[in-house]
Amino acid sequence: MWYTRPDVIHPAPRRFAARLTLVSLMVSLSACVRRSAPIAPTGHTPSSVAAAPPDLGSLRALASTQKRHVGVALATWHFSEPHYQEVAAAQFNSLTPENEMKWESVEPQPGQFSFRAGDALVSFAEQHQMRVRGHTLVWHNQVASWVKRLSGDQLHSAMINHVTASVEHWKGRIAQWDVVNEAIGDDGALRQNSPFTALGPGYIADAFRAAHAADPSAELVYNDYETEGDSGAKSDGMYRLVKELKESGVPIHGVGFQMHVDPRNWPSADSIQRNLERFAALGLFVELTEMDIAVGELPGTPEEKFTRQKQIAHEIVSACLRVPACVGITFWGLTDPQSWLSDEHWGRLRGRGPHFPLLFDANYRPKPVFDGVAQAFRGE
Ligand code: 9MR
Repeated sequence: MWYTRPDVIHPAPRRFAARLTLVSLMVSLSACVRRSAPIAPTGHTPSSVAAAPPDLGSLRALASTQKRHVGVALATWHFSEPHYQEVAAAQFNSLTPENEMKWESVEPQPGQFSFRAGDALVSFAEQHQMRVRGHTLVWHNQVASWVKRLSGDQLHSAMINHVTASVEHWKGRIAQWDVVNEAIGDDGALRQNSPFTALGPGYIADAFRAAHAADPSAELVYNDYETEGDSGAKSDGMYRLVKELKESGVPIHGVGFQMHVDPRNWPSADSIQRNLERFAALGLFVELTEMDIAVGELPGTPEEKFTRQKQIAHEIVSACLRVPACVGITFWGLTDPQSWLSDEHWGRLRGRGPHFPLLFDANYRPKPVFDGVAQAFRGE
């Protein structure tokens, strides 16, 4: 296991101090859960998000005062870990299943659906008044292997069946779906390594129409990565795609910007803000859907890396909050060791690790980056 040494960058406090911090965190977190008002589950404009009473102790309360969602990607295999559920429910008012609603999980064999793991996350969200972002219906990764053997009409109808069955199953319980994920390549055209690209660009419109027919009240999103800046082939390609969809009356309501930040090469907060604004001007809402900030390649001491991580988060969350149509920010995991970037295979994408990319450390203690996000929500 690659993630073995949290103490390298974040020295472990004495056990008693750690327990005390955790206990006080739990107390304030459970108070927040009790006090937080539910956020309205659906609606296509930020104004549909109801305000919660201000409570400076949790991100979800802070986000509610700004009429935004603050979310976390959760995985059922962590549910038995102490503190996982309490911290997630106390801090976040939105939940994205990290893997449980992907094609290989939901429809591993043609027409044989398996909704159990996704159901568990939806029930957890409902218990804690969290909105659910369904992730994801049509994606070239984590697609069941039988799908890769299809082409033409068979592939198209398998896609429509999959979208329809998934959205119908969770109708009224999933506020927002990532209908199509990562369809665009680095050159701005449809990506070459997706089996769906051979169907032609119409497959994207068809997937959105099928999702809308299955649940007309769900918000439907196109979601992609490294499209955060306001220029570049991929961002421009995504802009052309969603503009065309919107102008031709396809039921698309929002655009998701994943925001897996690689600090070695990342657009400025100004560029991100301008980009969110140009997509919003198309009449769509925008969200940051999978945020994390890898610090492995940042220069300096562990403290300096964490300070820079906090600044980056503060700048990006503030940029989102300056755009009225930017309705939410989701972090892609709860604690550092649970991040996809703590897996050696994926972590290499961001250079030398460990990357410590999330808001909480291995002991569920909030890191400086947590304060950066909270300060942004407080308008500081
Ligand atoms: O976090 C997910 C990880 O557990 C999976 O192994 C990985 C496999 O593709 O997918 C990760 O989540 C991805 C998300 O679904 C789409 N955007 C990129 C995310 C990170 O790879």
